[in-house]
Amino acid sequence: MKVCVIGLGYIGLPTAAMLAKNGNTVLGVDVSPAVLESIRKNGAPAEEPGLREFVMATLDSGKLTLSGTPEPSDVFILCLPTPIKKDRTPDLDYVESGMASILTVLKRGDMVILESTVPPGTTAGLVADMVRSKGFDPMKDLDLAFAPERVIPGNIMREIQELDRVMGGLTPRASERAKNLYSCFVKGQIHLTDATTAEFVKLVENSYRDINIAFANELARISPGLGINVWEVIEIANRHPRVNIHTPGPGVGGHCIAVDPYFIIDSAGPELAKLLSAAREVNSSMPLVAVSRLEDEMGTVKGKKIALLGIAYKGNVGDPRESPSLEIFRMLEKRGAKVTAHDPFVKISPVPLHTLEETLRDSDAIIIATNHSAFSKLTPADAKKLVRGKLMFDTRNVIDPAAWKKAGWTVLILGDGKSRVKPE
Ligand code: SAJ
Repeated sequence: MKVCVIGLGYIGLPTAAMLAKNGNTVLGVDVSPAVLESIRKNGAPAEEPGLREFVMATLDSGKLTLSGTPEPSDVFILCLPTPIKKDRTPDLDYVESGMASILTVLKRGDMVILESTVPPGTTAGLVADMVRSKGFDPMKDLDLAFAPERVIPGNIMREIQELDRVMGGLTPRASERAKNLYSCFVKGQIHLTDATTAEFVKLVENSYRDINIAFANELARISPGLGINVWEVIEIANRHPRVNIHTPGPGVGGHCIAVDPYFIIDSAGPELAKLLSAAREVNSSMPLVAVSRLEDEMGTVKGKKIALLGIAYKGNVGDPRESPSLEIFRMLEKRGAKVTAHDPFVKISPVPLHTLEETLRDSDAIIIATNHSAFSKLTPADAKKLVRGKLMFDTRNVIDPAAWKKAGWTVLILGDGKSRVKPE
């Protein structure tokens, strides 16, 4: 097959490379010359284990080539971002312009697959309407399907091959054709359904996680008042075979879980999507919960130097998008604190980053906001010579509180009513 993948972000690029490695001739298209340049030079614009080497090898084989514009192909796959607007309604502009770019080269018999997360009805609505505007019958002249990605940043190269997939065509023929294409590298099962169901399934998966995390965060807000430790509560409750409560933290970041529930809320309306709206509210409140806890402890953060560890939205990735750490950073600054931040993974950051040493030096308090494994290895001895105040606030429960307490630190753990261990 000749395949054209539109959008070479964290899904489009590995998908293009997988298809190229497994028997197809692939043209990877991105409108950003900077993205194309960095793929040509380094194999990928962002860190993802195993991706660079894999992309470089497929580029060297000649099976994957890159361009700024689409060319006539048998299949077009759209992997474009679908953010939310300021009013929290879906922004489909990238999908629309990606579709517009392929309409110029689309011909009868081609297949168009949308991978981007979209509101239910987008493939049957917007996508079908756009091909209709070019004189094609979306049910007869072309095969249109929705095939959402499901991979987790940090483990993309394994999950892209191993996870089950859901795919929904506008016709059974389109579904089957999409399945045949992806079967060349997907080892998991491919479940076929209609396009709108597949679109909804994708949103439901991320919304399930958002609601579950909100439950954990709500428990984290309740537990300290009861003098108990939420982490202990969840650990023991999860021993029940039918309980699986997720992990509390300073909030939900990234461009998926913190965004996708709004697509359902927008489609269904707040009256029907009550639980989803409440979960968003709880998770969005967590940066403030964390900042308030620190303020309570310190009296005021005004004029204090706060060392913020972790800018990425989650552990061991370098992506700061929608990260709760950024909100914590801004809230602390707004309250007059001098915040210095460190993140060993983030290369491009919206806030200034410093070395660990610079960040800790003369700080009055440390706040751990991201669960990078490196932070769990941090010891009181590493920090001792640098800091001014011995206050450690761990919002991710990654440190060993006993070790820090023993070294004379006041330790706070988010959601832990037992953790305010005073120095011995
Ligand atoms: N988080 C918690 N507690 C948890 C789990 C996560 O606070 O128990 C926080 C993280 O720290 C992070 C945010 O939630 O800030 C989201 O992280 P994540 O690891 O849950 O998810 P993402 O956004 O990296 O990837 C998700 C995945 N979806 C599901 O697991 C259902 C991934 O499989 C999707 O492909 C991806 O969204 C996507 O692109 O939609």
